[in-house]
Amino acid sequence: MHNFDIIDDLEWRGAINQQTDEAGLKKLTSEKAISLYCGVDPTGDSLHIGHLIPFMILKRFQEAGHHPVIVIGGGTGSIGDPSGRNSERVLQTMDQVHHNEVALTKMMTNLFGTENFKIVNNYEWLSQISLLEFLRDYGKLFSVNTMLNKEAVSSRMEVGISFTEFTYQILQSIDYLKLNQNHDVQLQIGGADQWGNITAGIDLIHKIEGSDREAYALTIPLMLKADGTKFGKTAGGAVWLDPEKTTPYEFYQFWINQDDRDVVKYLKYFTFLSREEIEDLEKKVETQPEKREAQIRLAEEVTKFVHGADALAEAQHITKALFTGELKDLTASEIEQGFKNMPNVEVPAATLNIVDFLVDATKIEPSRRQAREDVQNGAIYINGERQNSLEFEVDPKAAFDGKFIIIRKGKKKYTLARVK
Ligand code: 485
Repeated sequence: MHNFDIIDDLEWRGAINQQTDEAGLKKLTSEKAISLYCGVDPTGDSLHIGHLIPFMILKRFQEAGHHPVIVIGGGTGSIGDPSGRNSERVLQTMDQVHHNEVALTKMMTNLFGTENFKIVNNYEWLSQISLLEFLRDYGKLFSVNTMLNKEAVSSRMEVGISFTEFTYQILQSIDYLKLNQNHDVQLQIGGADQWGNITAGIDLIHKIEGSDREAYALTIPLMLKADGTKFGKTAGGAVWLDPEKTTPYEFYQFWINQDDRDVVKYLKYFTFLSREEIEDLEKKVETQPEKREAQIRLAEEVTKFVHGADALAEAQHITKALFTGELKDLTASEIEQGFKNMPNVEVPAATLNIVDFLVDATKIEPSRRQAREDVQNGAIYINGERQNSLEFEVDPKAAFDGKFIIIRKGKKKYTLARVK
């Protein structure tokens, strides 16, 4: 690519926290296509949007012609990284580790494809090292004094840290060494909490391969929100990339709801929009914030990247239907998604008078008097249509897909009734 400097681009995006040698890395990446890696431990069975931050950077390297590698930590995940945590972890069973590895590998393949991208599991080599080999070939090259000074360890001096977790930095260092030796990996990236582990790896490479061996570190800042709350969390918990855990509609809504003060930063981190497009959206945030163009664009781009164009179209369709109240052509899957976090009730498969339906079957109305008043005032919609006659019969056969009746009270208080 002409005139495109990946490091300058990352700097403009605000995506660089620390680097070991900025000039050296800039020179290297401008001269040739390099291999770089980021590791993830299988501590859960889904990725969340926190993982997306380093992954987007790997992807930018991939698009610029470099060769990204992800290490899935089947070995390290069975130990547990103390970085960024203030207490000892509970060991996972090997079965759990394996189950999570499979789930994460599938998700990462979805994001990166198989072209010019590799996933390797560090269980492959870490499980083959014998205790004596570990102590003689690697342990001897690590100074306990230096290890104690790493933030992940020093911050645990009060509460304590097991020998197991203390050893973690050696394992991640062995990974970087192996990848550097066998796959020509010259850069490791990770979140700010990974600085200590990554630089430990560089020290090991220099001790074994000589101090002029090229190996770099680049970390990404901790994502902070303008309102001081934790990034990536909603009332419902983490925002997952697994559509079974966080539906594409919820995912889309998460991005739509971002604060004006954060949205430009997120466009820079989470989209492949050009500098011009982002600067243009930035102006729109200043001049026409009520239009929320930047948030809409952000939600479109990230949802499409993670879940694909069809899932994005569904999310947009649901959003529009719930906003306008025109529900007629929602599909069953769209209804499941759109109403996941709204009141859901079960109703019998019998035709019921609207008042009985609202009071007895769904408990939407507290009393018959209130139900009659709301119906007559035109505040009640069944399947998107206003029903203001007290004679109206709710017929489950008219339900969506024979399964769902959507009730709306007032402007946007929705309830989903599932026909038994
Ligand atoms: O060779 C390696 C083996 C494992 C790891 C890295 C290199 C994983 C790493 N130690 C770790 O714990 N990473 C976290 C994880 O797996 O959830 C997070 C980091 C975060 C970011 C993200 O992984 O806390 O900063 O790097 C990708």
